[in-house]
Amino acid sequence: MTSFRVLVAIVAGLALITVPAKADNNDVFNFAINLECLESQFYQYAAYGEFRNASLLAGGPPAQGGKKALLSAGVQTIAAEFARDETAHLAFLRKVAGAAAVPCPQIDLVNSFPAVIKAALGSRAGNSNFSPYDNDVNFLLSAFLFEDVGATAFAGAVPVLVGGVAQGAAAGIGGVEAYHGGLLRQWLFENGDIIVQPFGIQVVSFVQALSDLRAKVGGGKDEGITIPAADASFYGPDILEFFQANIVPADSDAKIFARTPQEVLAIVYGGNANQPGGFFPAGLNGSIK
Ligand SMILES: *[C@@H]1O[C@H](CO)[C@@H](O)[C@H](O)[C@H]1NC(C)=O
Ligand SMILES: CC(=O)N[C@H]1CO[C@H](CO)[C@@H](O)[C@@H]1O
Repeated sequence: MTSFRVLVAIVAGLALITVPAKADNNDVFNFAINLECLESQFYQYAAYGEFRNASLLAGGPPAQGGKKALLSAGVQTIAAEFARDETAHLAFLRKVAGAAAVPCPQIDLVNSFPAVIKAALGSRAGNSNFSPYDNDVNFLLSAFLFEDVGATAFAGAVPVLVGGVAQGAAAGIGGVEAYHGGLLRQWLFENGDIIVQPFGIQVVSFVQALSDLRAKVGGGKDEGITIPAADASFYGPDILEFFQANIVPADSDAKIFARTPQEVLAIVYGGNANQPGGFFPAGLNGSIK
């Protein structure tokens, strides 16, 4: 009997760690709050140079290293709109989680990006630094890192949540993340032949490297912005003649990929779901982390 009980306890414990179906709605909302703390602050800093909704940190520390990005007028409107959407998501999730809502965790908006870029590019990164705040391309590549992850995270949350209202809310938020991701992917495809400096790598290849990294640590479930037909580095300015667009990342039923919390964590922690780092140097707040 004892060993049976121990076994049950072990299995139950494992289930808590690996099977998100055991999480209750507020656990899931809190997981999402952490992601929205990241996105809301990143876009507000990029658009305005400050985070204008300090109360939404709920006592958590302001993100480190965010600043106004040098953006063209067109991309500035994208940054402002994404900031508005992600801030509304954060406010909404705080409302539905109510008293159970966690404060924003410590977030790194400066060292995280170059670390991820180095992990994605490997030796191609050289000793170059990367800042999302330098120009349109760097900002949009950085936003690309987040939006597909958000979309897949909310798709993963829907079946875990209990009740149609909660599921509808998660689907609604995930839909907006997917709109953002689609916009970014289209822009990056159209500008696929721009060389990302100082790396000397075309946007289309840069995006592929980021997608490959997310796939490697995040359970597959990722695609770049082209249907690869050739070596992107080879074609120079005529690259778009050699590639077909793959704006929509989706499975073989053309359904959005759904990531588990562990797969999402591995991406935002910078490689390992069990080791805080990357954008969340002290880990997430809440019970899913
Ligand atoms: C965020 O702050 C701005 C500027 O103060 C304000 O207009 C907006 O209503 C706030 N949004 C939320 C969701 O609190
Ligand atoms: C309530 C709670 O869990 N707060 C923690 C959130 O995360 C930061 C670090 O990122 C901790 O300092 C807080 O204690």
